[in-house]
Amino acid sequence: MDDLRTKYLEAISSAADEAALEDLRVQAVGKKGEVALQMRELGKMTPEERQVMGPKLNALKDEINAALAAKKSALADAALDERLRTEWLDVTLPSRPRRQGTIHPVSQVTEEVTTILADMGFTVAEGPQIETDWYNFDALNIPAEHPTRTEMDTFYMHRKEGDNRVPHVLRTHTSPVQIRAMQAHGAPIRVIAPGRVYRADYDQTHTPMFHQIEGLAIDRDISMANLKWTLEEFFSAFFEIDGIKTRFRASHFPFTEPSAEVDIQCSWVDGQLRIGEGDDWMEVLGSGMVHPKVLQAGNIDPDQWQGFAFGMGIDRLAMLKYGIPDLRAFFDSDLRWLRHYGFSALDVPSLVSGLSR
Ligand code: 2U9
Repeated sequence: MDDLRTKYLEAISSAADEAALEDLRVQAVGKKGEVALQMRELGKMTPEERQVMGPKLNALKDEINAALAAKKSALADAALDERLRTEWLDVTLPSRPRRQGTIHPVSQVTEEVTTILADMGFTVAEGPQIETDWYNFDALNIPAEHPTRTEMDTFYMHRKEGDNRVPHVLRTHTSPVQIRAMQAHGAPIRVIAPGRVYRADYDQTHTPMFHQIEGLAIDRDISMANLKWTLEEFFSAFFEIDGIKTRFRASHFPFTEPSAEVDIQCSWVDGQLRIGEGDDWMEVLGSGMVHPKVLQAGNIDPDQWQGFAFGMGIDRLAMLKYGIPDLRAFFDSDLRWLRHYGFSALDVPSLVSGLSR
């Protein structure tokens, strides 16, 4: 038995791999192994001899099994250490360019616009896309009989609040975000609200969901002059062309008084649009001084405070800046379109290193 013990414990300790270990297990403690053969000899012994040898053989079997288990675990540890040493991955490497997804032009332009306006002191606010009709219409001085409030133009739905079905709308502009911001923070305030908006409209230049960004600046002494400077600075930074001129045309919106539609200077040469030069004008946004009733809806006293607001379509800005011809393609998820018009995830817009590639 001592010979058996020495033979197997030494062989187990120097086994090179799991396969060698399994061979040893079969030879030593398998059904027809050497220990089993010895156990068969017990039958030929006297009861006294058996009483001594039986437990000794069982102890030897346990000892060999324990040595097998310990060696198996040591081999597994060594194998894992070897894999960890040889198989490694540099997680700081950039992904392969061909496999990289792209940033959608809407996301890129939203980042560009917010970067410029944040640098001027506007903070970004967000709000729900499903709004009550008070926040979407009443607070913005849009009267009950106004045509935009019909089901022809607005997506209506109801939400269960307790036992009541309360009418709601998919927001038709991001203005409710700014009403909520006025209520939450009071005046003075400078805030921008980018996001999705919804109108029941679908043709070559309209999609039922599109993206807007609106701005609001309220203080004690803000005028249309501040609005004009802000917009001219904004457009020069956005189109990356110095000194872009704007033209203000009188207009009407329920939420601003006075109101103006704003054009930027442009030219058409051989059917090609050039922004920031020439004698033509291109309409790009709506704006005005916030209506006193709208300030009141935001719990701001119109006798103490005043300010400007503006709104523009992000999708349209993206089309103008990046020469994208068809609005509807924005929402088709066509991979070829996304690869062509998309942006690298690593090109984050910055006023220091550049807004766009
Ligand atoms: C508050 C008060 C006033 C935001 C404004 C416009 C004029 C405007 C359109 C541009 C193109 C919508 O995307 S579009 O179709 N917007 O003409 N938006 S003034 O006025 C506000 C907003 C919030 C509290």
